[in-house]
Amino acid sequence: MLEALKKALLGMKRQEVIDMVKQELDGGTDPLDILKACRKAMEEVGKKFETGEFFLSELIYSAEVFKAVGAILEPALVAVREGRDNAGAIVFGTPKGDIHDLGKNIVITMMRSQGLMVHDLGVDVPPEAFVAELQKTGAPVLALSALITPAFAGMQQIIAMLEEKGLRQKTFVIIGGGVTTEFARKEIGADAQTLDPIKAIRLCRDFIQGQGVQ
Ligand code: B12
Repeated sequence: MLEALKKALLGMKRQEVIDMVKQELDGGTDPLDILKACRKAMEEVGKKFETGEFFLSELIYSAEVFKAVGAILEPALVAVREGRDNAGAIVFGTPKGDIHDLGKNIVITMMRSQGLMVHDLGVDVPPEAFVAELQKTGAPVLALSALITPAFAGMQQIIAMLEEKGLRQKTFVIIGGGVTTEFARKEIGADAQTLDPIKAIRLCRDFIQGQGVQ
């Protein structure tokens, strides 16, 4: 059934996708598995865009369909529990040059539902804004989302600025988003990389608890 859902999303069949997501949820499918299947389909959309089979219009429309999926999944994702609640602040955003935010918004929704306080700076965020927000809030975690490779340069700049301001040691920098990899993490100099929201929550919480930050 999740295969059919992927196919419908790839086929831009909005209503079919919405109906299938609801059916899957009603049938007891793990919302994270539904999210995974939809993410895979979006990856396929991206591949077809790359090869010229799809145009920008399909990229935009698929994003609209995915937004509808996100809205249906949100309450179920919020209900996913991982460990106990724990407060802690995270500055989150998509670096300058990148305007993708569907994945970021899902991760933020899940983090907030787990008791983490997220300061969402949005998309296309200049490096200085991340640093200023970390200074203002004293947040121990910086989370960065990237879907296009040029965003890596922005991430490197942010980390360099953290070093300059003496904030690097006390800030846990986690990156995620479709184009990020372990290799990219090392190049950028971040502390962690994952595409998995649950793993991200666990990593952030471990760091926050280790710091004794509440
Ligand atoms: C939808 C989409 C768009 C939409 C975005 C709408 C929006 N509001 O976000 C629109 C149409 C605007 C768009 C525009 C463009 N796009 Co686009 N887009 C996509 C597409 C198809 C899907 C992305 C998506 O939302 N996936 C679903 C979400 C849920 O997945 P996700 O973001 O990876 O998030 C998950 C995890 O990564 C994780 N996560 C996300 N963030 C974070 C952060 C942290 C800290 C953690 C821990 C985890 C985490 O959580 C989610 C859990 O499921 C991708 C294809 C792909 N392979 O991803 C191309 C893709 C990213 N786009 C691409 C391109 C080229 C563009 C454009 C340049 C096209 C153009 N010619 O204008 C512009 C760029 C504009 C810009 N400056 O940013 C390329 C990037 C290539 C590259 N390597 O640089 C891709 C890969 C397509 C391709 N194969 O060519 N795009």
